[in-house]
Amino acid sequence: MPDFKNFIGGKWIAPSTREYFDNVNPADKSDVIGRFPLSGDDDVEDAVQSAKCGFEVWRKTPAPARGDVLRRVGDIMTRRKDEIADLMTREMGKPLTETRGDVQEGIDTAYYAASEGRRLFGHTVPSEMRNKWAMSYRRPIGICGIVTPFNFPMAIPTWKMFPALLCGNACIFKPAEDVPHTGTVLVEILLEAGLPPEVIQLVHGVGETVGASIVSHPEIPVISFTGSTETGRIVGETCGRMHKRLSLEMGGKNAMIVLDDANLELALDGVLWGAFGTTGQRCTATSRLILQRGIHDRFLGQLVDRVRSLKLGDGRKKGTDVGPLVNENAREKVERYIDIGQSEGADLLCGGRRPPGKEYDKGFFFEPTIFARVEAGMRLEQEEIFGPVLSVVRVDSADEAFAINNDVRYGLSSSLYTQDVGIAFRALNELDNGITYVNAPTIGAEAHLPFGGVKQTGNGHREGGWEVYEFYSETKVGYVDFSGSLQRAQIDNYLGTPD
Ligand code: UN1
Repeated sequence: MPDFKNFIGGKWIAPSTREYFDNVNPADKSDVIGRFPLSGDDDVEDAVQSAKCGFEVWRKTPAPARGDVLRRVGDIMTRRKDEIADLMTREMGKPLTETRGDVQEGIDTAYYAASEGRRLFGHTVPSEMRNKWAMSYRRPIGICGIVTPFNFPMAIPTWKMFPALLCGNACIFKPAEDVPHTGTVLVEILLEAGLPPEVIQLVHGVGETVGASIVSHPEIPVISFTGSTETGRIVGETCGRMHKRLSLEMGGKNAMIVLDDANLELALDGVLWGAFGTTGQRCTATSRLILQRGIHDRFLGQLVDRVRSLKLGDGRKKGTDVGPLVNENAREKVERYIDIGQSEGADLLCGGRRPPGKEYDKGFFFEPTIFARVEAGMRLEQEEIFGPVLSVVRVDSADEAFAINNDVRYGLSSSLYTQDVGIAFRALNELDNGITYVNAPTIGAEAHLPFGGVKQTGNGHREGGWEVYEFYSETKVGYVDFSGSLQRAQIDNYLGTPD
C-alpha cells in the first residue's frame, strides 16, 4: 500500500509527526487506496515559511502569465479527466458520470481563471481636480488557507485556489481527509503546469489539527472554508478575532416547490437528480420537496416508484445511479435522522435502512429515503442531513410554499416548477436564497456565475464567476497629481467654481 506525502517547501515530504491515516473506498472498506499524512503544527509552520517565499515570486509575475499556468492546468485536467474521475470515485463513492462532471467543473474554472488574467479590472475615474488622475487596481494579499470538503474533491478546491492563484497569492491547501488522493493529483497538475513550487503547499490531515492550525496562523491572512455551519462558526470566531479575510460556504436545506400547473415529468426527473445525486451529499441537494395539494398524491406515488428503481451500488460499476455515503459517520448521522423523522410522526414511504445483500455490506450504503407528511418546523424539515433523505411537505398555495422555503436558517438554493411566468419571477424576488432555479432542480450551479447563499449558509461572499476575484485581491487606489502645485482635496478645488 503506497504512502503519500505532503508537498511543503517545494518537495514531496513525509509529515513531521511520522503518522498516517488510511484512505478507504466507501463502496468497499477492504480496498485501501493508500496511507496519507496525519500532519501537525510543525508541517503547517514549514508550509507558511515556504509560501512566503513563493508569494514574493508569484506576486511579481504578470497576471496574464499567471493565467497561462492555469490554462495549462485546464489542458492537463482535460487530458487526465477519466483517470481522475476513476480515482475520485474510488475514494469518495459518487458515480463516474458525476466525478467526470466534478473534474469538468475544475477545467471550466481553470479556463475562466486563465482569461481573467487579462482582465482583473480596476477603475479609472475622473479626479475632482485638474491635472490629476485617480484609479483603482487590484493587488494580491498573501497566503491563502484553503480548507475543503469531500463532496466535490476537485471542483471546490479549484473554485478557491485558481482565483487565489490568478490574483497572485500563494496557497496552503488542506483537502478533506476523505479525499486526499484527488487533492494530491490537483497539486501534481499545478506543478506540471509550471506553477513555481513554493506557491502551493499541500498539508494533509484532519480539521481539528491541520485545519485549525491553518485558520489560526497569524501569517495566513485569507481563509476560505467549505463545510458545516457548526465548524464554520468556529472558523469565523478565530478569523474575526485575528482580523482575517474569510469566505464561508456552509449548510443548506434546499427546497424544490412543485405547483399544480407544473410539468410533472420534468419535475420528477428534477427531484430524483436533486435529492439523490451525489447520494444527497451536496450543500445544494434538494432535501425538501414542497408539493401543492392538487398534484401531491399523484406526484408522490410516481416519485416513490421511480426512487425504488434507482440502482444503488459501486460508483465505478456501469449502471449505478446512487453510490455509498462517504463514511460510517455520515451513515450513522443519516440513521439518526430516520429515527428523528419517525419519532416526529413523519411517514416513511421508502428507504430508511441499509440495503440488504452481501455486496452492500462492504460499503457505507443507505437506501434513498422519502418521508411524507412532514410539517414545517419539524427537525426533519429544518436541519441539514447531508444524505439521501427527502422530506415532503404539502401546501395549499405558492405563498405558503414560499414562506416554508424561507423559514429555515439556511439560504443556499431553491427551485420552483411552474408554467406561470409571473409566479416564476415573483419567486426570484421572494425566495430567500443565493440561487433560485426555475424548472430545474436545486443543484447544478455553473462555474462562471457567483455561487453562495444567504443567512447561515454563508458570510456574504461568493465563489465562482467574477465576484470571487474581489475576495482574493485587495483594492488599492492610486492618485497621480501632475499639476506641479499642491492641490488640496476638498479645500482648494470647490467643485463647480470656474477658473
Ligand atoms: C456543493 O454542494 O458543495 O451546484 C457544491 C452544484 C455543484 C456544486 C455543489 N455545481 O450542485
